[in-house]
Amino acid sequence: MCQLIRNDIMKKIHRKDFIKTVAVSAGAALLPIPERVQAGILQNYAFTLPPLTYPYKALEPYIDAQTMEIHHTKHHQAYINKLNEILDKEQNLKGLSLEKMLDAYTQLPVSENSKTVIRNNGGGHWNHSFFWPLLKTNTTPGGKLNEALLSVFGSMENFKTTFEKAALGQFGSGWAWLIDTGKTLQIVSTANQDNPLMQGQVQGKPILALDVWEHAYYLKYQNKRADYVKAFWQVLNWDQAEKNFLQK
Ligand code: MN3
Repeated sequence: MCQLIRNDIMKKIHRKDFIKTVAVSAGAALLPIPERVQAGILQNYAFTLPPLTYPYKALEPYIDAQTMEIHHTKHHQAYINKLNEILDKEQNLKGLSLEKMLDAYTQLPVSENSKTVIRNNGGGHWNHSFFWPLLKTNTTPGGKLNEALLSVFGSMENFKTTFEKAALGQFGSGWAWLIDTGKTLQIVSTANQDNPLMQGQVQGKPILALDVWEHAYYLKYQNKRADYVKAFWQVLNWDQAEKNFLQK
């Protein structure tokens, strides 16, 4: 990106974000943004599909292999393709990290249509990249996150019930999240591919996420979202959640 265009973008976003963006440009070593996920997120354009670290069948019988394969190779890939397509056209955004684009998408110097494409497909790419490492069978809650959950929610049971309510209460497509607002842990839900990095949402550091789009569960659970949400506790990777929680 040429310096003039970069300066123009910088004028449109506030000082804190300016520092973030410069650091992204200068290289990963200087990056002050938490490395919230393993792959694919802090890349700049062109974005690529992060490989799963487990086979598609690894989450059976709770999430079936076919759902995982379609979800990863078709749905997630489609968000990436559409995000790259719009960035092909919006040359002046190519140097920005995905997190930066999502945080400030309303202020990006592009058309309203491009903002919507970035919101939906950039969000889709970020959310799924964050979600995949959170899935693994046979892990147990422990460590600092467990302590924090007990302190905020009183019991693991109450935390789970509250999270399930958020997942079931999200009308239509969306996500349920556990976030660290900097002051407390909070459960929120977002519509479509919105997420807690975006201005206009309850913002915080994501710790847990659950995809409640029908494409995430329909083959196995059909209209029974509640059964899918219950099954999530069998495939939640508590080790990854702890990592997300401890990440500065
Ligand atoms: Mn999905």
